[in-house]
Amino acid sequence: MKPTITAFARSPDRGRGLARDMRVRWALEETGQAYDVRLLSFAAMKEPAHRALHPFGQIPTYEEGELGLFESGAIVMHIATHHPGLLPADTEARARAIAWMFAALTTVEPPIVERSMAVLFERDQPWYEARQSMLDERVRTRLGELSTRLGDADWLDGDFSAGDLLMVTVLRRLQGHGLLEPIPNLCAYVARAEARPAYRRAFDDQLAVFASA
Ligand code: GTB
Repeated sequence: MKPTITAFARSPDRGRGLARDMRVRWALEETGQAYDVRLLSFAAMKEPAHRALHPFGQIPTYEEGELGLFESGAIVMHIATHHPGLLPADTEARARAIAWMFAALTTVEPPIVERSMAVLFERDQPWYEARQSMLDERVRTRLGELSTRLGDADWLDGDFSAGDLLMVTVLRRLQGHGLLEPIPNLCAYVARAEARPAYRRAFDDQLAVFASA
């Protein structure tokens, strides 16, 4: 059955593919799954009908028959476990790819999101500069560690996996902020992922939504 996902009707990222439906679209494209998209306004996301699917009134969600899912990581995991292409068949390699999925969402993404929130909402505070340099340093530390582990490999552990997919969507949020740019192997890693045909299709589809809004 063709799944339906939800996405912003008007994404605040202005079509840059930074909202979390992008990772779900990309996973569906990597695994060759056709899907439908239901676009939601901010108001509709807070209505009971959507909250029945997503308790926090957010996007993305995923519906497939009787199954309703929220949380982009859980959705990508569901896609990756039910369709070949995003997780290795070997059980140990698969466990390591899953570890990278968790690393992306629980170790690398939080300091990046916290920093983005400060940039957006705390600029007027008298303590902003001091807090910002602390948040920048936390992000730099994680990026340095990730860069060291990646080295000159193409992907984090063998072939491209759902771990890379999530990690790249997390890192893309830093593009243009001066923290990723000084780290050549991470820039090349993101560019390598962005060049994948499945990524391009997902990106173009979400951009088309923004362009037609
Ligand atoms: N942990 C959840 C998941 O991974 O699915 C987080 C979901 C989430 O944060 N959804 C956001 C949302 O629905 C959209 S992606 N927000 C509306 C609300 O909470 O009312 C986060 C996002 C939004 C905008 C940008 N941007 O403009 O660059 C980037 C990321």
